[in-house]
Amino acid sequence: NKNVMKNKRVGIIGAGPSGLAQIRAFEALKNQGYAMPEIICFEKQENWGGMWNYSWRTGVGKYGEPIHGSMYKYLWSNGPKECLEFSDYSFDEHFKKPISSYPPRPVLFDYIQGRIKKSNAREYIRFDTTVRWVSFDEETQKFSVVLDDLKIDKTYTEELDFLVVASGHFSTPNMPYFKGIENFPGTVMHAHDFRGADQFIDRNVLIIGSSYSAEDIGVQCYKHGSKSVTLSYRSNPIGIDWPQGIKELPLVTHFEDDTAFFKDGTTEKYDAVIMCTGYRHKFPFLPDELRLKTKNNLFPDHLYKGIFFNQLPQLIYLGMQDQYYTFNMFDAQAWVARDFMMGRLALPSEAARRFDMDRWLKKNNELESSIDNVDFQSDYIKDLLALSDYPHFSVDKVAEMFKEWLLDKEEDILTYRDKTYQSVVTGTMAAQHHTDWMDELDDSKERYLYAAEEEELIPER
Ligand code: FAD
Ligand code: NA7
Repeated sequence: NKNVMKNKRVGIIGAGPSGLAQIRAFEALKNQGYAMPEIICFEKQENWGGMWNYSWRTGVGKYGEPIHGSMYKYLWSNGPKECLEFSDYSFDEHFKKPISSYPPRPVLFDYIQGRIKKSNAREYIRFDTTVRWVSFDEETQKFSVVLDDLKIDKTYTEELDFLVVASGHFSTPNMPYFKGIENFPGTVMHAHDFRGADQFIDRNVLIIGSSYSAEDIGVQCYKHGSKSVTLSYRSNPIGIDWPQGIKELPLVTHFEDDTAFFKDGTTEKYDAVIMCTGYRHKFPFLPDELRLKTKNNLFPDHLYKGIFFNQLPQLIYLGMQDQYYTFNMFDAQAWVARDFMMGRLALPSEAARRFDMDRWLKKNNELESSIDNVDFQSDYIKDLLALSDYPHFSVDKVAEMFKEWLLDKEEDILTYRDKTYQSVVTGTMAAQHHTDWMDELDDSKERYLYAAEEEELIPER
């Protein structure tokens, strides 16, 4: 029945890569004769792009809302772009020439926007609009969503048949306490508030954590001229051969003024402490019974196929997993979610869904290495791709690239971004960037695309 969504309303919370993927998924079906639902996307920032929409602000925004952005100046993709390429909108189509495998943030932001600008998707989005509260009426089977129009300071409500939560989960800091830190005389911040390494030039920096943020902020401080960088780990060190000037120590036990004491008995003085201790899934707009409660992991419980809230599948979550795959995973999810909403995909019973989730959770619990993690998420993507008509791509080849990337980083954390990979969407080999990453201190799109000007344009296919 192609009319099943006529007069229905879909709400999307967030216009980051996940929310935009949901809009794109609906757009992709438009010319196949289906009656479209009314789509309304609520975005608290003044522009789309989510994390990729850089904000210089920290703390609260101009309307007093918590700042969403955790990205910083001079942030370059931390994985090969070939691992996240949209399979319905290639890098070639957007840039018209090969670019390198690790573009800086503004270049990826440009790419995300390119696809969505092809339609009038912007019309679906209400910017400067924060979702305050959601409730679900069992009788009418509708969601009631309370919104704040920040610009005119007005609160109002919308009724919706489906609700897609695409509000991200790398925004609310997980901030631990260490005894004595209240007397630390220098800067103490969370990675969420880090906006670039400039203020840490010539400083001795202590970073707590041993995952992506710790690694990248540590390396960035080193690159931009910090005097020394120490990473302090709780469970496992990153454990690579660090260049001189970066080292790893076990966890801090406490501070006395500017001195940190570590578990192995080392003591050292620092000018700044940056907590790269991860984020919390935080949904202040959702009541207990609708709220996803999870740590950052590859398969959050209660989400069938990683998206449908099991007790109430009209409530859909996108992008809530820990992420190797990003943009292409959000797409694969959004296409499946769309097909469910459009009546093109029927879900099995709640018990069968529970069974399926338990199978994934069991596999997730057995994962030991980063390579296992890559394989797990690759299997998950394949499972999703089988459920919709999102253009297929070779997940196995992407998995291989992720594994090479892990080795590249282990081999040399300062040069892995100079490597190039081949697109699984177009077969194009990435170009070598005109400047080695360690020497490239400018992350602007203009600087990045310059010089590529002289290269031949990609021929029309
Ligand atoms: P987000 O991008 O977080 O977007 C969520 C949107 O929801 C935001 O626009 C926010 O304003 C909006 N929102 C939230 N709450 C509300 C509300 N109550 N009402 C209205 N709107 C709301 N991925 C990569 O692929 N490569 C990288 O190199 C990379 N680097 C990263 C570096 C950092 C520091 C961080 C934090 C993440 C990085 N990521 C990277 C992962 C990144 O999270 C994803 O690429 C992607 O942005 C996730 O998309 P999303 O739409 O799910 O969430
Ligand atoms: P992650 O990947 O969730 O990692 C969090 C890190 O913080 C991890 O190393 C944790 O160690 C560590 N952690 C958490 N709590 C503590 C405490 N209390 N003490 C010490 N260490 C702690 O978050 P990231 O910010 O690195 O990455 C998130 C995204 O941002 C990612 O997608 C990137 O692309 C950018 P553990 O191993 O659990 O002991």
